[in-house]
Amino acid sequence: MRSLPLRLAGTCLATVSALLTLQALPAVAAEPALPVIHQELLAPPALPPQITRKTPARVVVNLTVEEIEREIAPGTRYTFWTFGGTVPGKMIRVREGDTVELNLQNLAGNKLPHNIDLHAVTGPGGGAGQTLIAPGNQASFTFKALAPGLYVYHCATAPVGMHVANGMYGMILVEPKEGMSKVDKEYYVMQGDFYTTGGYRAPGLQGFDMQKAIDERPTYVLFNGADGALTGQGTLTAKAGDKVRMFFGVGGPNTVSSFHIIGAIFDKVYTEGGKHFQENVQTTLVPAGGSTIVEFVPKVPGNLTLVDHSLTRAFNKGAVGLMAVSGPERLDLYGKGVKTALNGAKPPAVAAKAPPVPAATSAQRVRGKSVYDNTCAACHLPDGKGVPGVFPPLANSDFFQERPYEMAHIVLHGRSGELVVNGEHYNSVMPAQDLDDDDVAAVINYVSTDMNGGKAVITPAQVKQMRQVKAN
Ligand code: HEC
Ligand SMILES: [Cu+2]
Repeated sequence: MRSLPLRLAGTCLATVSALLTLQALPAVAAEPALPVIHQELLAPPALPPQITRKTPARVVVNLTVEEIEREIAPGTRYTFWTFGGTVPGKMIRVREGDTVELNLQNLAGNKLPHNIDLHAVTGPGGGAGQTLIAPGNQASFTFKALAPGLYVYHCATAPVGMHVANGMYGMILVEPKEGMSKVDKEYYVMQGDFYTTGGYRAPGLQGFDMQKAIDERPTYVLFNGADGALTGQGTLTAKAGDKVRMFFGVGGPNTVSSFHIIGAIFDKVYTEGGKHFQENVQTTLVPAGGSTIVEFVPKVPGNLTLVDHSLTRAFNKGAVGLMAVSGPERLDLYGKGVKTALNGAKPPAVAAKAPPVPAATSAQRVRGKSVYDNTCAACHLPDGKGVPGVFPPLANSDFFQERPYEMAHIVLHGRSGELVVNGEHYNSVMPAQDLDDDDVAAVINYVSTDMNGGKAVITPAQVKQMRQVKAN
């Protein structure tokens, strides 16, 4: 205990003494009458399945605190402090009346003391005192889940704002005794604000910026702990007609969320994660350290977009996620629309006014070729000639040559519908490609120079700008 890191100096005396006396505390007596269930923890956006049992149990939850370095954005690394190795921490699911045995381990390789405060606990500190432990220790306590609801848990070790800002939060669901209605899909999403020494998407390993946190000027506002956690490979899925339930929380430490899904209306919102629901809601406000349960049924195929409707967070700080909905078109619910030029108006110039772009370096060309070979060749074929009627050609494509600069939109956001390339008709779907700004610029420039005899047409900075206007 003597060798605790200096950073603990900021911790108040009471917590230090709690630390020192912890080992002297008597073990909590087990309730022999209750069947013991070991909670199986899953990585978000997954969560434990709905509870079917009708009687109380003793639920054993083993959570491990792990300090880990990983990507916060493509090419940007950050040291996260986590419950269970993920941000948010793995979701716990119990039933009203259960006794929860919470075992917390602070791995020996970690640098700092940590603990856990669960908002589902009735009692001072929510477990913080019982679980404050230095690296290489474990702690255990029990509590009774008295009130059904969706509750945030978080680390409460000083400086608390910093522990939370580094990712130390998750949620515990206490299902009501009578259970929850059956749904087809459940997802677990939490928003959090992050404060890095460099700016948004500045590359390399970034440190934590305490002053930005104090000033509440987040560099990132993220869903599930990474820029792009719920897009690309991480896109949520549902079938049209599925009943979807989403457990949404805000870890903070500072921002609250104007939670909204573009293209959906929430049939039910269990406001603040409590007992009662509101119906037909567009946007619901979720406080830091608070939650909501939303239920809706997507009906029209396509991408729904999760955002914090405090919108610069969505488009400039990362708070965007996708849910891909599959199913037949529903033109009765949502028409395709018609666009025509006003009488006498000239059609808009096709080529967007792209500023001049420097010629690609040989490193960029090599990168462009490798992205092409690894990602695009599967459909457009290695030589770019495509498959008539199925995959349009990229080599000598009149469509590409008319507005090469705009092709990055297709790579970033995908494309579907009618398309004519070199006189041949296509009507298919190209999925959005999960590539970073440099890769998108490199591959578009490669297609331009090596397959269409053109020049370099786009820079990574321009790709970045295009990425941010995607939800139009
Ligand atoms: C899974 C298959 C698939 C992959 C992978 C794919 N595409 Fe496509 N792409 C398509 C389809 C299908 C279309 C036509 C979409 C439509 O009908 O609207 C298309 C259309 C295009 C177009 C516009 C039409 C043309 O021929 O000029 C461009 C540009 C394009 N893709 C670029 C790329 C690039 C660059 C990559 C790699 C980063 C890529 N695509 C990866 C399937 C794919
Ligand atoms: Cu902590």
